[in-house]
Amino acid sequence: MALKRTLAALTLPLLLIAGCGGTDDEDTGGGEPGVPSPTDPGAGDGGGGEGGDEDAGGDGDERVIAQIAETFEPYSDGAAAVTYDEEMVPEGARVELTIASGGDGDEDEPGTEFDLEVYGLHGDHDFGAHMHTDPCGADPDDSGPHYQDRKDPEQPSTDPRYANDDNEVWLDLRTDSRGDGDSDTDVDWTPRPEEMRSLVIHAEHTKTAHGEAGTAGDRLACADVELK
Ligand SMILES: [Cu+2]
Repeated sequence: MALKRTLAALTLPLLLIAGCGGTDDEDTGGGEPGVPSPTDPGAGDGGGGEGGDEDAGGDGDERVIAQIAETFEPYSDGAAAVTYDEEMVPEGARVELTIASGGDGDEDEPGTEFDLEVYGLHGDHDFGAHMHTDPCGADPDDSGPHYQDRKDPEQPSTDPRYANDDNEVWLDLRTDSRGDGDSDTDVDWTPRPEEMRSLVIHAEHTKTAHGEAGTAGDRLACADVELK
């Protein structure tokens, strides 16, 4: 886009000059297109740099409350990231998750931001991913139900009034051909640390219809999360 605009900007004055034989009037025409091209790349650079700052602490209140960078392995006592399906989540695949509080800068509702990156999963696949209530265990179901801000009195919760991406943390992603992918989401509440204990990766994207909301197929892998 920027390149096309720059080319157009460069071409236009040339045409004007060629057409009009180069009178002094072209100075305005020549000056104008000259302005956007230096400005565009400059604005791009500045935006990139400041975007980083905004994420890191635009309001000064953002606080990282959990950060993991783990390698998946078959379950064992003390494994921090467990795979239950080595075809979809091979041993050696990696997961990185950062949870930051106060991300949206609203003082009344500080909010929480979740940032997920995975590497080396099955390629070109739609995975579901959520925050769950219990630590990972030998059994995929050990990680318990989804963390909910307002808890559905009926568990497991498949009621879209509770099982939705405002009340739960959904981090669905699609991997590229190498099996890498990322996802982020934010919610306008702060998690109760002792009740948000794991990230679970599922076999499918998360469903939203009544009676199946929040479900996303088998639990393929799990990573322990400890909130500060
Ligand atoms: Cu889940």
